Amino acid sequence: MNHDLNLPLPGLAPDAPPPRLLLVDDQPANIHALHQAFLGSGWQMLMATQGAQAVALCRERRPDLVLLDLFLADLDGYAVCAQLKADPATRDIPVIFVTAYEDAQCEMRALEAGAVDFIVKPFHPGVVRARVRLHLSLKLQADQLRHQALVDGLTGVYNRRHFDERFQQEWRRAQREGSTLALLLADADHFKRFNDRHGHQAGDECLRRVAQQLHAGLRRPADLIARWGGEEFACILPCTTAEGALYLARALEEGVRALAIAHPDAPHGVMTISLGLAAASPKPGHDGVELFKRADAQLYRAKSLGRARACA
Ligand code: GH3
Ligand code: MG
Ligand code: MG
Ligand code: MG
Repeated sequence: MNHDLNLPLPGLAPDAPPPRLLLVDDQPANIHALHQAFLGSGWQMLMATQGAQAVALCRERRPDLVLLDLFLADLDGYAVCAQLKADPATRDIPVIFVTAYEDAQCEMRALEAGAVDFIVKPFHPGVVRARVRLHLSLKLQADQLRHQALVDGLTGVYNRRHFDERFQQEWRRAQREGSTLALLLADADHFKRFNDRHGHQAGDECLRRVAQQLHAGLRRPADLIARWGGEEFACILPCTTAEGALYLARALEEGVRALAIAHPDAPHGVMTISLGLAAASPKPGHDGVELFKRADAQLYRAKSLGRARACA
């Protein structure tokens, strides 16, 4: 029995789906042998007999790790590995070579191409499993760290750092494509009073709910929300006019109000947000500072007009 497969895998969250491996070899018998080594693991196995097919599967299905033969009918393993490492979408997938060539030159080339390990056939299934578990666990832990670097710990939406990065990307894209980009700033109303009355912990819980409501209220996959600061959130809406953004902003305001989080010290008796927005078709040589100033001025206007509203 493969008792080692029942050991917990460091880095694998309890509610995470089982790891997914891609087995690549031009000989079906070799794929079968690798598959046998993981029998009973509950892990998901993808298979490919050609290099191009392996690259395509990596892009579409994002396996957690690839076991890659060196000599394939079309691309060789080095080329497959190099292609995976050259693409930001697949470069973080660890690649382990599995080959009959016990040769230092081959091994060096494989590592230079970006492989994390090199296993010689015929292999011992227990050794393959141990090496796969090691690299898988390192990869999962790296994934977690990458995720934590992007996300705000309290609310689960993106953090300011990631927002700034994405804003620059979207701004440049809008410049290239001549499209319109909208920016939306949202701020919880009388949040200090909420904390004062209900306590900081209830304040935190309220922020979490508001953030999740805003996140759920976005309409398009390209829309992005982040926690901008304390009780403030910012959204990037690519390819969106001021009119479209105002429509969305009003829906977001209604969504938060409908949560009906009791807030006796606010005008409506429930937690509300104020929003300010602006849109621009960025010209070459211009940065986004002006857009932020305009959105912020509109937020200020929403506050002074009585809060719980969106202004453009
Ligand atoms: P306004 O309607 O004008 O925006 O009033 P406000 O009270 O929301 O604005 P103000 O800027 O005076 O206060 C913001 C408050 O948000 C104060 C701060 O303690 C609270 N806050 C900021 N971050 C957090 C957080 O992470 N958790 C909790 N519980 N409170 C926070
Ligand atoms: Mg082969
Ligand atoms: Mg504020
Ligand atoms: Mg506020």
